[in-house]
Amino acid sequence: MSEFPPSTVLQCGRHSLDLSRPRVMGILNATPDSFSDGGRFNAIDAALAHAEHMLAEGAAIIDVGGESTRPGASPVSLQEELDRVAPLVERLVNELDVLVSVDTSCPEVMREVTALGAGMLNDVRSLRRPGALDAAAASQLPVCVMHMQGEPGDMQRDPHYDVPVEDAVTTFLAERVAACETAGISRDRLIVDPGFGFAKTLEHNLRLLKRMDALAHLELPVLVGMSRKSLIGKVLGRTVEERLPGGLALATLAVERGARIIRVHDVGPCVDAVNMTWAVLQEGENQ
Ligand code: 9MG
Repeated sequence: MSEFPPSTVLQCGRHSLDLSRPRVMGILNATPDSFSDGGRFNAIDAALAHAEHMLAEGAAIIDVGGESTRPGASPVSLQEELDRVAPLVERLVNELDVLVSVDTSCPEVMREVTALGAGMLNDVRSLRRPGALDAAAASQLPVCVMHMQGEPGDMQRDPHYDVPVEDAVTTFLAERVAACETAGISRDRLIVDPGFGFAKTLEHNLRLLKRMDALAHLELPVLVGMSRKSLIGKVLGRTVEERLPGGLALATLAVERGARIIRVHDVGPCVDAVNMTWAVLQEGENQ
């Protein structure tokens, strides 16, 4: 088992997140599919109820996103992203007092959700958009930087790496960590993510998970997101709705390899899988 990082408490606005053991992050989409019936206000009520359910099931963080990052997804305008995310973040913070992470690459959204009380930023583009490093630095919040080549729209077009994928990912993340530190984001605010499913073939994804210990060199908490992703569908021949058992196997392996935040749709089953795995890993550790 990997021993990184030994113990870390992240200060997430007015919430503390103890990552001395793995935690589960519940996914809350604020994309058009979730607004498809009943209009925006009903959808926000439904999203709040879903967040409450995920918290009851043991989620430590709720990750809100207004832009679909699925392969081939088209970009959304800044105004649309703000309209989708801001009212939801505001109500989550005020009504549920929950640690809210916001999945965004836009500096304007980062600033707005920080003002509304979000506790973490999650950027699949690793703060590479103009102004994103400065906005994240000013927020004082922890930030998750993720590995991706290209953009969600084109990332799955023949992804290729000149070195083993785990080395490419580690080198990329080390560069982004250095850029963050230069911009004034200290290491105690950083989380890294290998970006499963982002610009990676099935073989890249499987190898990356098997060799995830390579990320230990970074000495930072690791977040992973594999829930319902196509790598499970490709191996098992399952539809999106049938991918939970495969996802639990992947979550278990990720925890065994040192991941400290597991980003998932199905919180309850994942909390059990994570806690069971952790109990085995901890056996005899404190004697
Ligand atoms: C928004 N989003 C979708 N998949 C993700 C993943 O694997 N990691 C992170 N950090 N965010 C993701």
